[in-house]
Amino acid sequence: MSTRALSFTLAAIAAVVVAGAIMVRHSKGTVSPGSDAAVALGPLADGIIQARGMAPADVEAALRTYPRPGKYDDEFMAFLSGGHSGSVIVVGIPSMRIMKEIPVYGQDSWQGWLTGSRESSEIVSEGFFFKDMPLSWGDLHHPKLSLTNGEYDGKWLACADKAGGRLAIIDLRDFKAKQIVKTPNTVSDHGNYWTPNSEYFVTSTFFPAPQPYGTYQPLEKYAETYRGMITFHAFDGNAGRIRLEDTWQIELPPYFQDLISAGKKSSFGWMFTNSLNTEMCTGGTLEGKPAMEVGASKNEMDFVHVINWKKAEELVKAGKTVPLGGCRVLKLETAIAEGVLCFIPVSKSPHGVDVTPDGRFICASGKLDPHVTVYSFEKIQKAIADKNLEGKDRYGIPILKYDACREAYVEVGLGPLHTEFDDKGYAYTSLFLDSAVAKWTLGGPDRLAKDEPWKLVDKLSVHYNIGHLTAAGGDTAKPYGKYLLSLNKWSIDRYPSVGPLHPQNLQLIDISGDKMKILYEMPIGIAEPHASNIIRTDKLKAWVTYPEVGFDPKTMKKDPYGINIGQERVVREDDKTVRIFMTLVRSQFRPDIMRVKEGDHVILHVTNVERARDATHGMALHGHNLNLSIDPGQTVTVEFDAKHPGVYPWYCTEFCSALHMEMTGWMLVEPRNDEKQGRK
Ligand code: K7E
Ligand code: CUA
Repeated sequence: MSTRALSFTLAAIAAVVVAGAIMVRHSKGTVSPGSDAAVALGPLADGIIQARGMAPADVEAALRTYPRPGKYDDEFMAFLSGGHSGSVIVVGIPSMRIMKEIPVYGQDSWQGWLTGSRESSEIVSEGFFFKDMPLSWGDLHHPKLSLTNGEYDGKWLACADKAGGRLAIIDLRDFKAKQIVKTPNTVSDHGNYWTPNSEYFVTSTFFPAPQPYGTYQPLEKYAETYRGMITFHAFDGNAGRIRLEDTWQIELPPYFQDLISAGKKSSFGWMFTNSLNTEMCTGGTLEGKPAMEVGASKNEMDFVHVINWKKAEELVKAGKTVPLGGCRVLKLETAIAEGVLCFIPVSKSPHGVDVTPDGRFICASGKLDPHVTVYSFEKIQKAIADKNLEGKDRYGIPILKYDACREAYVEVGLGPLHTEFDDKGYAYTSLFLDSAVAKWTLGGPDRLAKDEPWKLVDKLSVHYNIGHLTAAGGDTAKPYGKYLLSLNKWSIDRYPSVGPLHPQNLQLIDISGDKMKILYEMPIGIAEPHASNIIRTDKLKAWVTYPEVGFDPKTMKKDPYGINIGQERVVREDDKTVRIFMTLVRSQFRPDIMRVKEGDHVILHVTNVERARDATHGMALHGHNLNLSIDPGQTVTVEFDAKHPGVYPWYCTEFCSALHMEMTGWMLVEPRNDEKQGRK
């Protein structure tokens, strides 16, 4: 085909697709392909296509992902982890526009998170390991949406902190973090997963912790004194809070438990965890011992942990636990004796374990084996009942016979990591070493795909070094299909250089047809997204303003210190304490002068009395590391000591109105004695 003919064809594709869209929109007076309106687009589109050197696939991808200004064209929303930025990033799909970054473990001045507000500090400090050592960041890996019957219900989002051994709950009514909990007895929580009705948010340790928790134990006594934990954080689905008093744990051997996945449907009540470092290597590169990467990848096989959590729950209720670090813990001996825990061998150094939507199969892959191993839940049950064992590990944990549990062994490519699923009976596995996505068919009695089961059917190169991938609804009992996100660690040559720290590269992949196609790529230069969950946009029911004036997002109730216009006041509580009730509305602070004395403890309750959408105001105070963001209806409290005499202006940080620049105030800190005139 000549260049002219090709570009004419491309223009025709564009015109037809555009005209098709117009046709849907105006059912009366339709514009059909070939009509004047459609043909009129021809030369215009032709020119653009030619000038940009676009191929037909580019034109289709552009038309499929282009968001029309002012239209809600994003059918899905992705909740991406920010890694060690400690935040969650919300991205529209297919447009790949960033809608929001939710600060969780780390500071965010735009949203006033950890930059003054008492509410955010209280939430974050709940999760400190040492009460006297504040943590100002976390490593957030796997945001997981809450589930009802194994499907996303759009209510809550939870995510653990790998570095801090914590977890956080985000409320999807206002997209704000509400609770951060330090997991008892752990120093690192990596895997996290909801049980199918969000009964529990379950976290698994990466590093085992010396026990008793918080004590010193030499690495030489690693095998005897260090332990992993799987924690069943009891979740109150109405309040949206973890109930620590109802939380319990199962003690595990000191392997690295890494990631987890909950059984569903027929496998409901069970939990699966991969583990690495069954060698129990502790490193020691300068002490004549092998490095972790060598020592922890010696064994040909590591273990998938199979945990009967429903049975464990009964044992907990029956009081078979011991109190440890403020939590009820089912000891390893008890878990073994009661048949709550067993192992299945898996090829060495696995990363991740994923349960198929029908709940019948469990997929795991060793990073150094080019296959995904598929285990059958039914076969596992039979092996448990028949006591069909390969032996026991050094702690006495039964190891089921590998062959007895295995259903399939699917060759996918090099460096398989994570697997997600679509609505048509296919699985998608990320291949770190190949930098590719493998698509393969699921088998079993509920299989949907027409192709031969357990077979690789397509492979797509991504750029580069893919970690997780996420299919829309791809870890639920009912995946949506249509799109897949590839979360690539490196972008190497994809973008103009912005310095030696390159952005991570997200790629949006169309999985609706037989062949996977890349539709869009998005450099994300604000974080390392490890993983995500993709939900249908219409499942989210977020508020546009707070329901009443004087609302506290931490408690999701009316704040006792929230006020309305006319109730502003300054109360001197004693010689050292001043309490100020302030309102904000376009475009003034009331009061706009705060007179305090040197050394006063200032407690400020600021209420944004606006009822209009979007009318957020800010408050930035000079010299006091104080920057608040107050949404319509919200009340924020801040406390600080006015240590230094002087004059400190403050202003609204959101360009909220024509007179925003005038939305200002003064804090006057009068010296207690006249000689002192400010900062020394
Ligand atoms: Cu593979 Cu933390 Cu899920 Cu990173 S983890 S990729
Ligand atoms: Cu309020 Cu600017």
